[in-house]
Amino acid sequence: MVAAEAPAALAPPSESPAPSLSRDWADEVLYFVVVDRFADGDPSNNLQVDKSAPGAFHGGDLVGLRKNLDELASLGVTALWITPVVKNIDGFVTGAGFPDWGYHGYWADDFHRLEPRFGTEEELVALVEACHQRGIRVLLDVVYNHPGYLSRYLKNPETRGWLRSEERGGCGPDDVTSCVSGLPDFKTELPEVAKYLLDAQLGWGRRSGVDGFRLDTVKHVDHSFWKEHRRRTREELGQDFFLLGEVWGGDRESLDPWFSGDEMDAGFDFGFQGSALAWVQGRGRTVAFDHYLRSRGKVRKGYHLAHFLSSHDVPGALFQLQGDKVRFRLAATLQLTTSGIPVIYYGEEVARPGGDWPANRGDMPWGDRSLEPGTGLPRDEALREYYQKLISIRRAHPALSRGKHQGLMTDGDLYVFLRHEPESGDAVVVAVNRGEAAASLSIPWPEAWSGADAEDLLEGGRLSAGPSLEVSVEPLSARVLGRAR
Ligand SMILES: [Ca+2]
Ligand SMILES: [Ca+2]
Repeated sequence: MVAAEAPAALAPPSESPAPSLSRDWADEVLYFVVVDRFADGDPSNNLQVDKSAPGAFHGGDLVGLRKNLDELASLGVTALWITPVVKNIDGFVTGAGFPDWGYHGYWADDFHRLEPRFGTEEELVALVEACHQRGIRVLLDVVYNHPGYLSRYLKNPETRGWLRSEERGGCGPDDVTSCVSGLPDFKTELPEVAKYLLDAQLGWGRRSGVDGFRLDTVKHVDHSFWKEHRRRTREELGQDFFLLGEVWGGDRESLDPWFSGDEMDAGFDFGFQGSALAWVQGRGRTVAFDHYLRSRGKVRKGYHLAHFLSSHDVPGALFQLQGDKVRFRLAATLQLTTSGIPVIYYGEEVARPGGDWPANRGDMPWGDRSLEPGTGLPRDEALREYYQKLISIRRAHPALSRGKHQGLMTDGDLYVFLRHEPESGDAVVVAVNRGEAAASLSIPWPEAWSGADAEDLLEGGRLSAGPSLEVSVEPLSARVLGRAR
């Protein structure tokens, strides 16, 4: 076990001090990694690894992730979310038609042990420290609703009464008491059960030094649990310990009960993927898409929506677009120029093809680097450069993360909107053309630019100030314009 006191910073004194981590979470760009599928830094922990089997462990671990943090830092992301790291059930289930193991981390067998295939507690601490050295914050995925199938909690006479299960009965008809995906359901309403789970997960939070939790299956656990969870995380892990919750199918309105009760800081907006992908494919009116994006800004003050194009639970964006990278770029542009915390799912930035489950959890493509899993899988470096550009623009412009959203041209295939952040005065105009013909942007020169020239943030180049801003937007392309410096 590692002492509660984290060791001193790893960097030698000659190095510059670690970057500050005290940013508003609204400004973060989050990168989500399925640990087992990213990078294998320690083959000695590869138990029952079979890279040819979609539901088996593929060898990725905490050391591999730490050794390859340059991949994240050079992309420009500012926060990392990792899948759960507690010991998962050994063995597999076959309901899907193939052996399906707990490689994803969501089928816990022991909340007090780390999954040995992912590494040791020291390696978890080292990962978090290495992230912090790069100014990257870390969210650890935690599950309170259920253990894995036939876990030790169901077998042990002392804990089997903690569970509703298909084997023992008691699975209820509602969100909180149902057995999600046939998994045993913790009776989180029992103080003894809640205390056990909270002690275990908050212990990981405290010892690892992570900056927050990503909360799994939020709507399947009662609100009183989440209130106690919030009280304890604040008390034991710090006032700023961040909670990003997964309420399946959530959006601004359906997440609000968890925000109004201050049970978590942020939730996933499941609406963004479908709305953005539909719009870039020419489905739905631009004005309706603009209305949706504007409505996201109405999230309860102090709380955040997180929006993704791909995840481990849905078919990824590039797959849904039938591999159309041109439209995928438009979707990425929209993701990184609109409000909320953008979540990039590992590998989508290099065009990992993804697919429907389980292909949406494929190996990180490493191209010609000799790094498993994913050596030899092709990478689209040009797409990655585009992401780098978008992320650097977002990080340089608070208007893109925190600004108000105002539709300027919403009546056709050319969609133009302004992001404006009054506090800093920052303002950015985004124009996305989903049409097959070139289109013309024509709007009055944005007031927020105060008569200054404009700059093409994506392509470079300067536009002279005038009474109006008039530029062409090529078919299926985007322009992002800011005030010239
Ligand atoms: Ca390994
Ligand atoms: Ca439950």
